[in-house]
Amino acid sequence: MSRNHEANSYSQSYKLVVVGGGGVGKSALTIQFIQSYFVTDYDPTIEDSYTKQCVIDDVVARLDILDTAGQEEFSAMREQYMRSGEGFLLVFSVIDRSSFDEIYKFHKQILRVKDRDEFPMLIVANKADLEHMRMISRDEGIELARQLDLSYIEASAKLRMNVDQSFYDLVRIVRKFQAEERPPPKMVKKKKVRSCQLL
Ligand SMILES: Nc1nc2c(ncn2[C@@H]2O[C@H](COP(=O)(O)OP(=O)(O)OP(=O)(O)O)[C@@H](O)[C@H]2O)c(=O)[nH]1
Ligand SMILES: [Mg+2]
Repeated sequence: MSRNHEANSYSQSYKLVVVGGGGVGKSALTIQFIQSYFVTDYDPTIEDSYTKQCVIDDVVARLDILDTAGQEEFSAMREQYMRSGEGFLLVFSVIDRSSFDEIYKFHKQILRVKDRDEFPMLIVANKADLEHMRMISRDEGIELARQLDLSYIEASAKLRMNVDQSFYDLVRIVRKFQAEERPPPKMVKKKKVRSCQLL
């Protein structure tokens, strides 16, 4: 068996979902992460899925990534992908205030669908390269993350800034959450086996 095959069969998979308003750069971030190029055209997504195997903190992980539709007309599909997702990137664009406001809505809907008070999510402030057009300051983004008790990262799909970092950090958040949910079984101390003594 090749090393690769071995890694495959033992790697844990993670269902990650990229959500956020229309045109914030969900597809651009995902394609930059998977295929290492920047998509300049805007072609609204209905739903696309990708798989990538990577090593995160020395452990192999298979990422099953769902790139979702931001446009309102496709919002009926949201509940379904929210049910199956294990971790969510909540993406907004720093040049689009309404996309920032939508983060609350996505966060709330995910918690409702999951019926939980907390769930693995990471806020990604995309298009950070467009500094001159910025509507949301870094401080405002950090404040939102603080209110929702989530981590926050600024990224640019165009510059490939913090793209890998966003996905890797989300996997770390999912791992931490799952470890707390399902703590590994306690090691039971093996009793010393007494050797038989023939009388
Ligand atoms: N300058 C800049 N433009 C970006 C960035 N990310 C995406 N864009 C552009 O923004 C537009 C929309 O990007 P998409 O990735 O298609 O947006 P989306 O969130 O997938 O949109 P929907 O699929 O409709 O939900 C495209 O023209 C991208 O080239 C970025 O980091 N910087
Ligand atoms: Mg898209």
